[in-house]
Amino acid sequence: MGAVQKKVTSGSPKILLIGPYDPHCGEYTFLAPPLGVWRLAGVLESAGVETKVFDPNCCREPPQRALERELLSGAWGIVGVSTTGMTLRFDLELAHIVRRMMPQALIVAGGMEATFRPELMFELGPFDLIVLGEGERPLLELVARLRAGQPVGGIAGTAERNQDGKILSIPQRALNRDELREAIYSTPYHKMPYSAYWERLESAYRIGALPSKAAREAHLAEIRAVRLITLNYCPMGCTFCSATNFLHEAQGGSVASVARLESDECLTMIERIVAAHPRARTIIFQDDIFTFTQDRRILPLCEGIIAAKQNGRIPAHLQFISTNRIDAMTAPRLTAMRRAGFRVLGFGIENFSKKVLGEFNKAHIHRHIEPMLSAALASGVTPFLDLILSSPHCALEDVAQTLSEAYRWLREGCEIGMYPYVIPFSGAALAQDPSLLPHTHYAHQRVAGTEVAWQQPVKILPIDPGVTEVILRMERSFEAMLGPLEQQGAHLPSRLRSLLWILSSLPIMAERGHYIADESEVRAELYARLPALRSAAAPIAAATA
Ligand code: B12
Ligand code: SF4
Repeated sequence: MGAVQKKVTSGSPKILLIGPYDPHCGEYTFLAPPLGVWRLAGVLESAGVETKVFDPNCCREPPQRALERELLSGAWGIVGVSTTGMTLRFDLELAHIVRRMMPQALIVAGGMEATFRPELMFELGPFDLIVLGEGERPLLELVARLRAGQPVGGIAGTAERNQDGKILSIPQRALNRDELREAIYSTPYHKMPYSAYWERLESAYRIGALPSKAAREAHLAEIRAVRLITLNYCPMGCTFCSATNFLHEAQGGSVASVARLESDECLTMIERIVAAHPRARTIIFQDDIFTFTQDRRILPLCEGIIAAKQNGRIPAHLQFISTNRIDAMTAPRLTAMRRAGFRVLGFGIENFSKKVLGEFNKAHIHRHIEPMLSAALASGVTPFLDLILSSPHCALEDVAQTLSEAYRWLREGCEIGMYPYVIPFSGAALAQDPSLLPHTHYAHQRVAGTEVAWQQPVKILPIDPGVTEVILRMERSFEAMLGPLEQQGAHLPSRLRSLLWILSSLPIMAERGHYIADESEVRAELYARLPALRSAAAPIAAATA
């Protein structure tokens, strides 16, 4: 008998689901309700299972105390803990609290990190069972077994540890289109506390301090956003990313099929979201990629949105944000999206060097970058670019090219999120490449309130030691500048952070013979975007002098 079976008592269990816990809520932020556990809660509730979501990022008191209170308030049979790589040490802290308070509960881990690292979860956490991939089916099966008084071992989509310590993983297939649609439709948007998040964001961004009504309106549209996912996974297989491998991993290695909502189903969800949150100004389609090259959904969806706005089914002012493949953009698609209200289009550009893009398995986007960014800007859409400044095999010239191009596009009107190096996320190809192990840096992580500690991979640095030195110096300089700003209590959006990255790079790149931009001009750009924080200019100047 597996260890998991000892805990179980039969009956209809109440389930508590805990979202990923990010106490910093800074850039690496979950400043939105955790979609994964909310979707699970909706599916479980639809099946008649009493389920509650505990969101550690949205508590009035310290989340540890709030969790203890929640645990005492109900006879929870199953407690589920969501995990991501970035939040793991905090997720584990909460899991250990659950175990201390409820020795008999069945504690289940799920989410990205649990799927890719079940053995690590058993090593570091007090878990009875790990769910691999999408949690809907395994949780429903777990409940069905408990209700029927049957043993809970051997459920498809779980990993369990036998008494001899061996881990047994049982694959499950990904949700098909109908199952995915039902799961998305079950998401209880009316219960998700978006307003509480908006209020926190409004004060973090200090909306009242913005100088013009237009600026306040723009920020409100950005903040009063609700997230919707219409896709099950991304097939693109970029080497730094784990998204493509997530469902493959849960299937035991086989390729999952892409499933997503049709255009009319997207509209149904938009209507439901607006009904649940009438103050929402923007819907963020959080799909990894929203438009594919062979996309047949985007044009009918845009037409549907325009018609729904005209006949009053959805508000005329509703805006949209989505993340797209830049090589899937065409002039007619851009025009249609703009007319429908897409205000910001995210593009995973990652790097402006073709060589680095090749290393990231996305060289094919290179030739589309310049024309599509220009076309998007000309059509009145703001492109949001995600960039990774370095790659394992990059040269200093590649870093310089990406910095200068980033600065150029920022000034043209693009928004940019910038990261200095590849983060070795579990499940990403680069994180599994043994030749990169010598260039991988680890952080010593501790789980608060326990003796649990481990070395977590946090950076894959360039193989060229000169480039690594530059990147690490830039990182130190960036952090020195960011500190004073954050101490003033304001949340710094990506556009400001990317300007800080550029500013921090200037003297370091200049020492190596690379001119990126004029320093006083970059400072002027930065201060122009910091109206509410002018007093922070002095500390920045001091930190970068
Ligand atoms: C939306 C999103 C965000 C939003 C989060 C909003 C929110 N609160 O929901 C924002 C923009 C804030 C965000 C921020 C970041 N994100 Co993000 N994000 C995503 C994205 C695109 C979708 C997540 C999502 O909602 N999926 C849909 C839901 C339904 O799926 P799900 O959460 O995986 O949940 C399902 C299963 O995992 C499982 N499950 C989940 N939890 C549990 C718990 C239990 C008990 C069980 C049984 C099952 C289970 O069941 C769920 C339903 O099927 C994913 C990519 C992706 N494809 O998932 C990246 C992703 C999660 N993000 C990632 C990263 C790197 C980040 C950032 C670090 C980016 C950055 N540099 O700032 C930050 C980090 C935040 C943090 N503190 O950790 C990585 C994580 C990699 C990793 N292995 O940890 C991902 C996977 C993208 C990638 N591959 O690079 N992100
Ligand atoms: S980076 Fe984006 S496009 Fe590439 S695999 Fe990940 S989710 Fe897909």
